[in-house]
Amino acid sequence: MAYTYDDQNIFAKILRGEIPNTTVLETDHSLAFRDVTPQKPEHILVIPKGAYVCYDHFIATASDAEILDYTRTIAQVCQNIGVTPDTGAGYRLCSNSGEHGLQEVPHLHFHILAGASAGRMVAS
Ligand code: DGP
Repeated sequence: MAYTYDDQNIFAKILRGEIPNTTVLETDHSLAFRDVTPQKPEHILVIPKGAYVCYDHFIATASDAEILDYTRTIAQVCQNIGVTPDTGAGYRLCSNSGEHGLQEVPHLHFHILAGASAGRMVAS
C-alpha cells in the first residue's frame, strides 16, 4: 500500500502521552477517548494503537488480533455509555478517510456520536 504514516499527527501524540486526553476505554490494541470538540452529547473517538492512516489501510495491514480488538472496543464503548439500540437510543458510527472524506487527523478513528439525533447523514 502507498500510505505514509505521519507520526506527528495529533493522535500519535496522544498515544505517546504527549497530549492529554479523556480516555473512556483502553485495551491492548485500541484507545477510546472523548472528542475535544464534541458534535453530540456523546462524541467518542476510537483509534487503534498501531500506525494506520485510515480504515482500508488498517484492514489490509493490521493483524487479526488488532482488528478484532478494535472492532470489539468500538462496540464495548457503545455498550458502556448505554447507547446500543437494545436498551438505549442508538448512535452513529462513522470514519472519515482522505480528502473527500474530510479526514482531518491522518490516524484511523471511528467517531461514536450519540445522546441526540445524529441528523441527516450528508448535509451537503
Ligand atoms: P476527522 O475530521 O474525522 O479527522 O475528525 C478528527 C476529530 O478529532 C475532530 O472531531 C476533532 C478531534 N480532535 C482534533 N484534535 C484533537 C485533540 O487534540 N484531542 C481530542 N480529544 N480530539 C481532537
